[in-house]
Parts: sequence; structure tokens; C-alpha cells
Amino acid sequence: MMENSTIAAIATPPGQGGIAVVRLSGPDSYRVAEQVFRPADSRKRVADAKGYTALYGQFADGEELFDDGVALFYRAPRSYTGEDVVELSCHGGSAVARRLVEACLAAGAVPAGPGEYTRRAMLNGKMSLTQAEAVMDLISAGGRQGAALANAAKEGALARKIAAQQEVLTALQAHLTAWVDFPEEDVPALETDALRQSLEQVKAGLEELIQNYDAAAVLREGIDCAIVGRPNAGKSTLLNLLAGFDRAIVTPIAGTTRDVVEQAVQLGEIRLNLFDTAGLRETDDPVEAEGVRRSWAKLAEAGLVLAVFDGSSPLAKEDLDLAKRCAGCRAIALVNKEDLPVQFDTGAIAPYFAMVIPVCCKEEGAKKVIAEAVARLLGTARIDPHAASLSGQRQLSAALRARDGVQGALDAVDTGFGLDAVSVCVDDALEALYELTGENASEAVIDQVFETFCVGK
Ligand SMILES: Nc1nc2c(ncn2[C@@H]2O[C@H](COP(=O)(O)OP(=O)(O)O)[C@@H](O)[C@H]2O)c(=O)[nH]1
Ligand SMILES: [Mg+2]
Repeated sequence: MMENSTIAAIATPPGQGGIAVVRLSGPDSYRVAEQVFRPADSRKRVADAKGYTALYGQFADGEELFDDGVALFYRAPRSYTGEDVVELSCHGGSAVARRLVEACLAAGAVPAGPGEYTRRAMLNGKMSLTQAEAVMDLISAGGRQGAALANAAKEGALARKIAAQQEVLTALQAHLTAWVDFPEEDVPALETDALRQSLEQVKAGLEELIQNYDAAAVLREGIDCAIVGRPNAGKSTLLNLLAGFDRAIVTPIAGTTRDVVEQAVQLGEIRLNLFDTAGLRETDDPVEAEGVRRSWAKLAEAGLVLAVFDGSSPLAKEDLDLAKRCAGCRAIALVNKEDLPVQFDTGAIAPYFAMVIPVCCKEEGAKKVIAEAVARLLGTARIDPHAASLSGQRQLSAALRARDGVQGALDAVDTGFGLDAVSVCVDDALEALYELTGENASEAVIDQVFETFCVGK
């Protein structure tokens, strides 16, 4: 279908840079490249260039030569997409790269859609759907562990793990089918214990993936984190500590922060999108009241809450209100101003938090203590970044369906429902696993996956 067209797009980010890369992929890549690229060595011809070679030359728009650079050649099927590919590296201003793309389009290429290179790679059997999704995760990863997780998926860690489970279920299914469909053929009955063992094994593998989903997502994508507490507890001081610079105004005057101040920071392996909020208190000032309303809203929608309490002043009603609101949230209580004499009743708020930690947000050392607490609470510390992990709702819901199918099969075994009931459940589980790896994903699902890609990838 679309393999007939040759696509062109800028593969590097917009803006100024040393080089920009314009990528061509498709059957006419060499013919298009020949028109926009003149090798410096006039004896060389683009059409004769072998795969994995490079030529230096000039870029042409009609007769005008507007830049010089390098062309890299790949011959099908040994390229990223599996098609003929030419990568043109020009100088990295947007004007030059855009002109080069326009010249390619004038020479017969068509603009690439989002993720179209990776999509072609998938359709040409270069990678599975989960590997394509991993490419996107790798591009957008902010931290090292998140990138390692994505790389493991790109290298097929998830695909291999799922394939092993499919194998177990398929073997089981073959046996069940033979037994159910050909009772007169003398097929040996499946031992209930062996059947249960195989199903439990697959279930355990799926459970592990499902349980690590949230923590893996945090490593890959980061998490929204609300900083909340009474006025003057030290919320803005905490934000500045984690940001590493004076992001928010800090004063001894209560009610300094009124709007939500947002700042992304890298805390150990986790990217936190921090939201510093207005201090929680009753107020007649309509502006501050709106700030307080937004603070409560942030607390409710954030994936992580850092509740800051002033350890140098007695427990107030607002402190207790806040603690109660944090019950059931992923929240850490930071009892601040550890350097001052303690006045605060920590015991009163402790029941509502997973962790209560005394800190001094004016001191650099607090950052490490908070980073460790956050990693422990979010479970990122226990993730092996080189192991298989699920990424995105699509993969998670397929894994959940597969797990439910296996559980259904186990229930059927235990309640003595008969092997045809077991067989139906195993079928459901297998189908969900095939959907996960993309082996029977519909065109619509594939479209949805690639919608989120950037052009040029
Ligand atoms: N002694 C001491 N003072 C602190 C500490 N953290 C913050 N403060 C002070 O407490 C006051 C209020 O801090 P701020 O961050 O603006 O509080 P916010 O209203 O919660 O944002 C400022 O004068 C800070 O310098 C701390 O750990 N120790
Ligand atoms: Mg503040």
C-alpha cells in the first residue's frame, strides 16, 4: 500500500544545531536524493552508492546550490524501515533543513506522517508493535532508568517474555483441543496439577508486569507532585531546594505564594513535575482564597503529594485537615525546620501518611533524603531497568485481559467446570497476548499508537 510512496521529513528537533538530518525512505529514495544532492567527487553517482556508505557533496534546489553536507545510504532491506533510505545531513538551521525537505518534495517525495518511518519498519517486520512503542518511549525518556527500560523493550524484552507465555498457553491449548474435540482418539487427559501449574506460571509472569506498571510509568514519564501545607511551612523553600535554584519567592510573610508555581525537576531517577501551592488557611482575601482552592485541587489530582508541616510551631487545625485529606493518597509528610526546637505533634498526623520524615529544607542534604523516600514510596527502587515492562494503557489493558483469562481458566479447573470451559478461557488469554504484541492488532489500534509519534521518527 503506502510502500509505493517515498517519504521525507526532518528527523532532528527544530531550532539551531550543528547539523539537521532529512530522511528519505521508500523505493524512490535514491532518485530523489540524486536530484537534491551533488557528490563533490564528480565521478561518484548517487544511484551507484552501496548501503552503509557516505558521500560528501552539495545540496541543490533546482540549479541553486544552497548548502553542503553528507548523504548516508542504506539499501533495502538493511535499513531502519526495511526500505531504501537516504539520510541527508545539512547544516542545522531550520531554514536550510526546511528548504532541503521542500527540494525533496519537489523531486517526488511526499511528507512523512507522524511515526511513519517506525510504522513502515513495523509493517516490514523490522520490529513488533511493542518495540515501536518503545522507540517512542526512548525518544521521550528524561531519566537514565526510564531510557534503560525503553531500550530493554526496544530490544525485545517484553516481546520475549510475552512470547514465552504464549508458548505455554499454546501448548496447553493444543492438548486441550485434542482432548475436547477427539475424545475417541485416546488423547491422554491433562493432569489437573500440571494444568494448574502451567496456568499459575503464566499468571505469575503477568502479575509481575502488571504490578510494576505504575512504577515503570513513573520512571519513563515522571509524575505530577503537589507541594501542600500551611502558610510558612516551607513549601516554596522545598521547591527551590529540589529545583536547585530560586524558582519561587520565599519570605517570612504568610500568603506569599498565591498562584500555583510549576517546575519540572529531576529527583534521582524520577522526573517530578512540582506544583508549589498557596498555603492552606481560611482567608477573606478573594485572591488568596482562589489560590487555596487551587491548592486543594492540585492535591486531589497529583500522583504524589509532599505535605509540608512546620515542625517549629504547634499542630494547627489546618495541619490535621490536610493530613486527613492525604489519607489514601500517595503522600509523604515532611516535618520541616528540623534545625529549630520541635513544637509539632508528629504523632497526630502520622496515621494518615505512608511516611513521616523530619527535614530541614534549607539544607542541601534534605534533597537526598526526600529522593530516597519518594523512590521507596513509588516503588521505582525495586524496578530492574533491563527487565520487561509494560508501557502505556494499551499494553496494560491487554495484559489485564490476559491475566483475567488465565484466572478464569484456573477457576474453571478448580470448580471442575470441564476442560472445554478451561479451553475457552485460555483462548481469551491468548488473544489478549496477541493483541499486546500487535500480532493481531487492528489497523485502528495501530493508527492510535502512531498518532502520538513525532514526524521524522
Ligand atoms: N529555620 C528554618 N526556616 C525555614 C526552613 N524552611 C523554610 N524556612 C523559612 O520559613 C519561611 C517560610 O518559607 P516559605 O518557603 O516561603 O514557606 P511557604 O509559605 O510554605 O512557601 C521563610 O522565612 C523560610 O526561610 C527550615 O528548614 N528551617
Ligand atoms: Mg510559598
